[in-house]
Amino acid sequence: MPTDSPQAFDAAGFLASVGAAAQAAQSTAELDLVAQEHLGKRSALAGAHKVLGQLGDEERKAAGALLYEARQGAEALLSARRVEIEALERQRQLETDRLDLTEVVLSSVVQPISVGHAHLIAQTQAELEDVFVAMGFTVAEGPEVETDWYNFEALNIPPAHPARGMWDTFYLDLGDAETVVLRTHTSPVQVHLMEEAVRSGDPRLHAVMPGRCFRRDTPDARHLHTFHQIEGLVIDEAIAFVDLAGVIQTFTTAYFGPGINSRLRPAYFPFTEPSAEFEITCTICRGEGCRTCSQTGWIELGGCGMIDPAVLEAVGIDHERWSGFAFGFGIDRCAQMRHQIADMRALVENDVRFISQF
Ligand code: FA5
Repeated sequence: MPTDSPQAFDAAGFLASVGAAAQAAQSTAELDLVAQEHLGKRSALAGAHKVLGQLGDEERKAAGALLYEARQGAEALLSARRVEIEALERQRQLETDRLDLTEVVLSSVVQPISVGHAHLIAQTQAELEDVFVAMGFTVAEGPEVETDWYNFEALNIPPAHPARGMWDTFYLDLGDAETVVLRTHTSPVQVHLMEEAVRSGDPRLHAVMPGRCFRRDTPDARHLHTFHQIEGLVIDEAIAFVDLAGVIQTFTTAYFGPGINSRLRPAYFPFTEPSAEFEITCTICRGEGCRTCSQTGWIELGGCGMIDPAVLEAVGIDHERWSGFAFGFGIDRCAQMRHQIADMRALVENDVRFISQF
């Protein structure tokens, strides 16, 4: 195409060339080059413009209109393509910036997030409940803050009774002095259950009552100031000590396995008569004697006995017709013996290396 002859300017060929080059461009930078090549100072179009002045009026008008239309057409093609390219570029940018939400899942496969689990004491409580439920007991709970009456008096422990010393008590400063306590054992839940049973008109009970207890004990290998017990209570007609011994024996074998021996030794609790302490072979030394069992080879798990008639009478149960037994074990002690933990304090020190073993 002769650049110096505006009349001969091939507008159709020019627009076809602009259109093809614009379509081939993939970025605004490439499109700028296309524009420069076809509309810039050195373009054929600019060359044709330069010689317009040499033409006569009529020819200049006609050629000028032709070149003007060609430029307008080229600019329209370029700007349409620019809109397309900008949309493509935005799309590409979004693709690169997009958050990959699967990344978290993938990285968790590489580096698993550690998930917590129930503490050993909670696991032990659940296992003990399962053992007793399988033996026909129901599970009940009672308050951790008790009145002096439920924690002591209803259990045949009047004020100034020497047995109060057995449970060194945390008193709460609520109401009259020394009337509200953090319960020292789960035995007061027995009283709540018996009261409920009397209200329902049927004193029969076969229940276990797990929960937290508090004593002013100095922590050592077998003691904590905040610990857990599971209480057991059976009331029915013609219940005898042999039933209690049978339940304890069945529980020991079910929870600790046949290799562990248990024994009952005469003891004293104001709310049971006769009373006994329930001991098992120390699992740390297998009966040889060690620091945990104070060299005796035995570990006390709890107390038990036949419910004292005075306790039945205090809640309105006719002791001539009904009798029963009760027991109370340390849940932390059970966990300690089952898992051969030499020092019970490890249970509450929150050392993840210890906790994660169970
Ligand atoms: C009692 O608490 C009685 N209420 C048990 C009972 C219930 C007797 C029903 C008769 C009838 P004792 O103080 O011995 O008894 O505690 C029972 C068990 O709780 C202990 O053998 C021990 O396993 C656990 N225990 C007691 N004090 C602590 C403590 N400070 N830390 C951890 N465990 C404890």
